[in-house]
Amino acid sequence: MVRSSLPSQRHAELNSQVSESAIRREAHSHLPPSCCQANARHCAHHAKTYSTQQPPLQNHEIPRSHLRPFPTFRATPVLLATGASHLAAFPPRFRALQHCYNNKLPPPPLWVGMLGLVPSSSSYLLYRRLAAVRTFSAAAGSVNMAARSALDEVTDSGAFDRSPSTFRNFVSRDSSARFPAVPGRYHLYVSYACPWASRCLAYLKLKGLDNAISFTSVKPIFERTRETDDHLGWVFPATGDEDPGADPDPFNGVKTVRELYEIASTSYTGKPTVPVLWDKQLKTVVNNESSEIIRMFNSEFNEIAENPGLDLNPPHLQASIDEVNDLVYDAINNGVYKCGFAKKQEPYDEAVRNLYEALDKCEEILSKQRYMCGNQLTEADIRLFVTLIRFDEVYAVHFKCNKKLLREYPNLFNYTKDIYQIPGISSTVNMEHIRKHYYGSHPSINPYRIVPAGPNIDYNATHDREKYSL
Ligand SMILES: N[C@@H](CCC(=O)N[C@@H](CS)C(=O)NCC(=O)O)C(=O)O
Repeated sequence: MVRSSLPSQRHAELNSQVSESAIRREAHSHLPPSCCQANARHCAHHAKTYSTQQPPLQNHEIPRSHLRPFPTFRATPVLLATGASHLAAFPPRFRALQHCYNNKLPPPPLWVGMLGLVPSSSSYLLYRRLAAVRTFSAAAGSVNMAARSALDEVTDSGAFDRSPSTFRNFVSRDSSARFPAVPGRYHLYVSYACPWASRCLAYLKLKGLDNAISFTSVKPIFERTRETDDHLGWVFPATGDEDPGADPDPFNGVKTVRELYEIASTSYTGKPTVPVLWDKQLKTVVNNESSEIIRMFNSEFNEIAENPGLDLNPPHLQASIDEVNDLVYDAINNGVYKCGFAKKQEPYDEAVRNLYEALDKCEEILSKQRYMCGNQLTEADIRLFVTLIRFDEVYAVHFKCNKKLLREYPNLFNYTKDIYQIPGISSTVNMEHIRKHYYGSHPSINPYRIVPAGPNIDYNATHDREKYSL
């Protein structure tokens, strides 16, 4: 539904400056990925992506009265032309206009001055037209609109609402597939700070795929990704010495993850996130959804994996893994972000309540068995681990998850040490990057970027988890 209605709504709204080919490109960007046909649950996610990333313009109506109080003079073609040239010359200023438009606010002062020079009804139309042209041009790749970041994903009620990932292709063991599982063809872009990327790294290590699939980590702290707007995001260092662990992009020579997405899709205006599974041959993003990347790593690369016998998603535990994942993703993995990015008390309270209820449940499960789905390590454990390992060092302070520390949960704490000590896993945990990233990348949460001193936990310390496997 979204697929067919969006482009035509835009078409009707926009002025003749927008070319037919740009409209076709935008229409193409709304085509649902092929996995939609295969997975109804993802379909619902995609529908949300397309409707939230590129909302139909009629959702952004502002009351005309917002523009009435301004003084009105006769509009001239020159003024309109000046408005259009400001649009090109001052993108950050224009963003402010578009932000106001999207949030049903009066336009910022510079634009008030300009719009005030035209009659109020023309002002209103001009305001809508400029915002619409800007939105559309960015979607069509002709203007560098600021990319979004997680801090922008907060609803009117103040709750954090993560947008779904957009590249959802699959690598297949079938050699005739578009993305066949062959050694040396794929590259994984990660941040050591990111829990979602770290779970992919954990799989590379556990499955013995790190010789077949290379990887690069970005620098830990977000930086400006473009001079012409104020987006903050992942960047590569100029050399390998800047931030040990982070390296320059070895294949595309780009400075930012944002540029990788723009190579893959000229119409990409979403969040430039990691992980990114990159196809070096087709120069595109195969997939940027870690829950799918780990499933591919588990099952599709076995012919080239050093540890093909390890199945972290065995069929007999599938239902139990999915059940644990449902609990852990919403309340814990994403739950800590909901606590940290909430902008109002109620959504924070709700997120904290759900987080601790889920942690209590996990503690209870782990008081009876070594891992979340029995006495065998599964995907569910890797997914839980990446959040637990960051909990006391970062989330307890930075995201206000301080009702109880991980160290106060004996089973969860020992379980975290147990997984950390599995060969290969500790190399995926770079606490320096983790601490630098969170405390240094969210100015609205920690404006002075001060990194707290503690607690520097030793996850190599002894634990008691073997008792369940005896
Ligand atoms: N659903 C994605 C989420 C990835 C994600 O949100 N990554 C964060 C880092 S932890 C990111 O890259 N954020 C960029 C930003 O907020 O601008 C996945 O699991 O792969």
